[in-house]
Amino acid sequence: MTSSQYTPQPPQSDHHHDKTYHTLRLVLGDQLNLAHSWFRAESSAPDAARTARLSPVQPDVLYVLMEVRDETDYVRHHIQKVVAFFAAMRAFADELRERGHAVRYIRLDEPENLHSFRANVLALCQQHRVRHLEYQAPDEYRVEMHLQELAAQCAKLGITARCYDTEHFLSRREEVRELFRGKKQYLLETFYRSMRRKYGTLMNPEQPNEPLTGQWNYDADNRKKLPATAQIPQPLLWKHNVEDIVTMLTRSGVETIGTIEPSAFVWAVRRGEALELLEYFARHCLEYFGTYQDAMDTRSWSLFHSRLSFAMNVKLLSPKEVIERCISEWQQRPHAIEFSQIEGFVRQILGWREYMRGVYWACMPDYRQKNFFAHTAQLPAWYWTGETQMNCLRNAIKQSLEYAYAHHIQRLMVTGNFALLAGVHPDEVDAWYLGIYIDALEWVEITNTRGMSQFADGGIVGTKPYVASANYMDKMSNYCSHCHYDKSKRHNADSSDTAAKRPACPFNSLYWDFYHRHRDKLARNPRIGMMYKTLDRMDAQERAATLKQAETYKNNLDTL
Ligand code: FAD
Ligand code: DLZ
Ligand code: SF4
Repeated sequence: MTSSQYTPQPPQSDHHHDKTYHTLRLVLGDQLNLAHSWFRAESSAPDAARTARLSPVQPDVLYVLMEVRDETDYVRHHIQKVVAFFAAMRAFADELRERGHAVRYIRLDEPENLHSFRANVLALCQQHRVRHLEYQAPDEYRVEMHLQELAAQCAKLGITARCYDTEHFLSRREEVRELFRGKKQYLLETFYRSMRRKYGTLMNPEQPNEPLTGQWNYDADNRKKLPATAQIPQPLLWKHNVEDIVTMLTRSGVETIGTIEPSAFVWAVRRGEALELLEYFARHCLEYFGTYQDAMDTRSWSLFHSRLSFAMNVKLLSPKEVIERCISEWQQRPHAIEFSQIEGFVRQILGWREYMRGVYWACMPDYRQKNFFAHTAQLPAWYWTGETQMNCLRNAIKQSLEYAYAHHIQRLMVTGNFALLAGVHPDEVDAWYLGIYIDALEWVEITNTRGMSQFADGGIVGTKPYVASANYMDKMSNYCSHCHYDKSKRHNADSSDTAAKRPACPFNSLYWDFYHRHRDKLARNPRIGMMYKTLDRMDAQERAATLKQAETYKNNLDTL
């Protein structure tokens, strides 16, 4: 399904070259929040409804957005990710101009562009004789360091600086750290319950500390395979013409991955579009969201998922409004939308999203170095092409290259699971995830990848590694029935598949090999003990053949 079309215009040229501004306000590419108090002024109307209205034009303030090589090149991004950021930034700059604000938008291909936030801001401060710099707290540690240096440099020049909150998240940066002070593990469930209580979300109005239904978490109901007869909604897509941006990126020599259709770019990049996407999700997908949250199916690349992560991460939508809209849909249609669907969705946003950000700020910069299993392997070459005979990986990677999107279980249990079983260095895994997904920003990428998916933090985020064999994949998807590999075999010495002689599914031997290799680190984990009992009970010959098969596969990862 396609929604309205919009062609992002190249930003109008700015005519403020000689003008003096007292204040420069820096807006980063993931701070496109029109509801921020920078752009609002409380109405002084005497009536009860003190509604927010547009701020009066601030003649002394210059808003600055910029496309810079520091950001396009710190990792190799998917072409759709760069385009989405630039298109959204350009549309946001237009919106500010339409409201009468002075905006300086620096395009990537402008000769004056110095290609870092710091250098460009300092140059503009000089050009416009700026006395005061304001910025919103960045979400990434790397950028936080740049902006702190910038503020220090400004101080030397007699320019004052002030950092504002982004007014986006529902928890403070420090909240997770404070909640788990002195603890080795940060339990999502503990944090999630604290957030439900804090906001009174899905809580019992008569007993405000208790969940509405008496049960906090319906995770166990969120694990159904998609029936072959299921009706899957078509994803809501746009047809933006982004040829201008794509041509500029090519001419500038920005290296990207993945593909794009420049005359029909599919992602929502403006607030109105993001709201349409939210509306579509609430009306057509929420009903089945929880039930099929973990399902994977070759018939659809997004199933019942919201695809709202980009819009939220760049702050076109606030998590609060997303949650409120969906709760209101559930309240309007309580017979169609079971409680487990809405609880499953709220948990992702009020729970996981906020929690991951809290873990990030509690653990950076050390988190970047974590490699609990001391893994060293390289990512197989086919992670960049999808050219593998493993059907699950081929599907998950090809759709990622085509749409810059995969849903959570594809990220966790297909690509992430395989990288962990194959012993890939977490740096390699991080670089891949940080580049390929439209929503990838380090605060939410690294905690999910290094933490949840690779267990490289040794168990801060997860209580045990997320690893699985073909058995899980087959339970949750239709991938295995059309695969070159045999889901039921552990090794190729197994002669049970007399008909087709398909090779053994690599996940099976790599799974046991993983537990075998890391016995010293995992055997004492109470949630894993059973696996070692099974491994130890395995027939000695069978175990040897399985581990040998894993060795063969690990030595030939690129050819799988
Ligand atoms: P839905 O399934 O519709 O979920 C709704 C919303 O819940 C999402 O938009 C997202 O904001 C939030 N959410 C769900 N799960 C998580 C989670 N684990 N952590 C944080 N928020 C969550 N998400 C990102 O936004 N950026 C990333 O770079 C990113 N990298 C990931 C890497 C790995 C290895 C894994 C396992 C997960 C990653 N996630 C990341 C989390 C999650 O996979 C995506 O948020 C989700 O797939 C986005 O699609 P959606 O909007 O359709 O989500
Ligand atoms: C992801 C991204 C890219 C590719 N390019 C830019 C850019 O040129 N200018 C910009 O302001 N932001 C960009 N972004 C998003 C930033 O990486 C993000 O705003 C910071 O990392 C702060 O979290
Ligand atoms: Fe993936 Fe193995 Fe299933 Fe093939 S058989 S789809 S490789 S899990």
